[in-house]
Amino acid sequence: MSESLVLSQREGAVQRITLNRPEALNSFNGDLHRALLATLEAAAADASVRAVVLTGAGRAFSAGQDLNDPLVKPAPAGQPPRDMSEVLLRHYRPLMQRLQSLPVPVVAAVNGVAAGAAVSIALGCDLVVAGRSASFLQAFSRIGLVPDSGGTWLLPRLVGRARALGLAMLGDKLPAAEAERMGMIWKCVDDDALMAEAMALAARLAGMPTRALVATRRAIDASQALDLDGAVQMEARLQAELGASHDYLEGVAAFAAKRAPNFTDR
Ligand code: T3D
Repeated sequence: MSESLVLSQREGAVQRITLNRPEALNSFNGDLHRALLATLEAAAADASVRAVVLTGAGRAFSAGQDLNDPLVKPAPAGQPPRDMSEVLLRHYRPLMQRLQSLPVPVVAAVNGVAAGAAVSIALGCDLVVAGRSASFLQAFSRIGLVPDSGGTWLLPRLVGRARALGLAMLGDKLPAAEAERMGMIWKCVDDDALMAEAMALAARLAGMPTRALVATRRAIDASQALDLDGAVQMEARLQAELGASHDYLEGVAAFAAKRAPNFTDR
């Protein structure tokens, strides 16, 4: 496995992680999956990391699955068909689980096209900022597959059923500005401002009460399967947990003293 398939740079409390296979538009093969997962694990284990930015090198965020990877190449005529659930379960599922359970907030900086599973990876981050020339492409229907890596869960929740079906069935490129207008992403910014915006957002999140932010992600994701009372009960459990944390004491003390809080929990 080549380490350079993923670049990982530290800026203050923010870990900037860059998919680095630009010659193949950062499309995912097994090595890139392993490198990204290992880098996310390292960020999760490092208590001094308080936010992550995920981006791509070159002109794409990522073209999704590498269609030249032998694992997904259709089997030759006469051979049993390839089991297309394998790559999804072996690589994309752990990646999406890792993103969704990261102990710090994660910002996607979408620097160019995101296609197929890469749309799910970007949308699986907490905040998505995209450059004006970036786009989102549900490429699956073009090759006879369904949206995966959580696409069928994320898309309708972000944009509603009608738009999710339109995007997934038609497989048209959705420009970043339109994605912002639909509420699919947090923000579309000028290309040359993208990294500065994403890093500033991540630095701001890094200074906030990390445990509360991560619990907020958990609560919002879990609420989708709950009724109102179930959501209130879950909030009660989380408030009980967070109310016993250093950051709550610090937040209230800072408010009373009219000073900036110094949040340290993770
Ligand atoms: O088991 C499972 O569950 C499998 C999991 C599947 C998840 C998925 O992600 S399925 C969807 C896979 N992705 C795609 O279908 C996207 C295919 N790519 C495109 O539609 C276009 O390339 C883009 C819209 C992303 C970019 O278009 P454009 O015009 O800017 O660039 P291009 O000329 O098409 O591509 C540039 C090169 O990258 C080209 O190679 P070449 O001709 O210069 O040697 C192209 O073949 C290569 N490339 C682009 N995407 C992929 C790729 N090579 C391998 N895999 C790709 N996904």
